[in-house]
Amino acid sequence: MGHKNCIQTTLSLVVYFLSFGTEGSVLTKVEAAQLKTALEVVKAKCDAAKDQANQTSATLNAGAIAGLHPPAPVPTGAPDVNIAQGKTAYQTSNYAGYTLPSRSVDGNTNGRWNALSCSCTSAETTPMWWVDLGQTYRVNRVVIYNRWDCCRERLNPFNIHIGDSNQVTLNPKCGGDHQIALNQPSISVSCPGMTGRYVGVRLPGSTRRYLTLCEVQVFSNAVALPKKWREDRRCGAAFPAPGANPGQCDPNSPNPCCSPYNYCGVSRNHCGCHGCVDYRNTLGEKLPP
Ligand SMILES: [Ca+2]
Repeated sequence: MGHKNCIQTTLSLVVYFLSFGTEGSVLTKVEAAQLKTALEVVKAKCDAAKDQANQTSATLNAGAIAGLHPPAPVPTGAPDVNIAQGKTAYQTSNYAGYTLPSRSVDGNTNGRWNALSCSCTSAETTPMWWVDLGQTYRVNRVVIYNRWDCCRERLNPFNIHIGDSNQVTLNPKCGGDHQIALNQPSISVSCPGMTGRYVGVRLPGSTRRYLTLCEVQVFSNAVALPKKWREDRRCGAAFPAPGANPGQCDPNSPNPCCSPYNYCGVSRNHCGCHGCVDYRNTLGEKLPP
């Protein structure tokens, strides 16, 4: 019995029993007892219906709240595989035709220059190499193989950026400045809790540097995460996406910013106002050029 039906039934019973009183002035003791019993039965049914309604509401609320949280953590024992190999890679400049960025995701960790397995930029300030994983993944760790036959120190220090923006320097860093041990061919950097489609390696500083990488491996459970934005271009806390609440805007789309009115767009009223959120820059602050 629904809660509304309870009220209607109760009123019907009262009207029914009061009809006995139209010829007399009061209910008989028997009629009063019958009325009391009938109302108690209805009350019990009403209480049961109310409890069920409250329970359903609590379940729905719990579900809604669960939906607002980030995806569940990766189960212990999930596979940990390199998802970077064979993906499309880029770098800010190219030293030579045989040092293309793809050399660092070719599956060959050989650090000798003549093995033609290393990418290398020209000498420049803040050179960067990055790989597009194609979708957003949880990144467990990044393993970098250094050049081995020469110039090992050129890699130090380096930064790792991970995130969904193709403006890779605007993605959060995994840790700070990293240093590879010069007597080790590779370094493994843990990035707990980090997610992203793009993984970049960048050399900081104001001097011109070569960025040489002989392999970059990105280890993940290889399960792509749900998107943090919606197809209907709505955003904000009232419009959660499968992978995020508040719902975000695709930082690489023509509409990367969330307006105070919960629409993704690119105008000043989406990207440059009080209450606007620009998802191209998830650091919350501008990096120096
Ligand atoms: Ca390689």
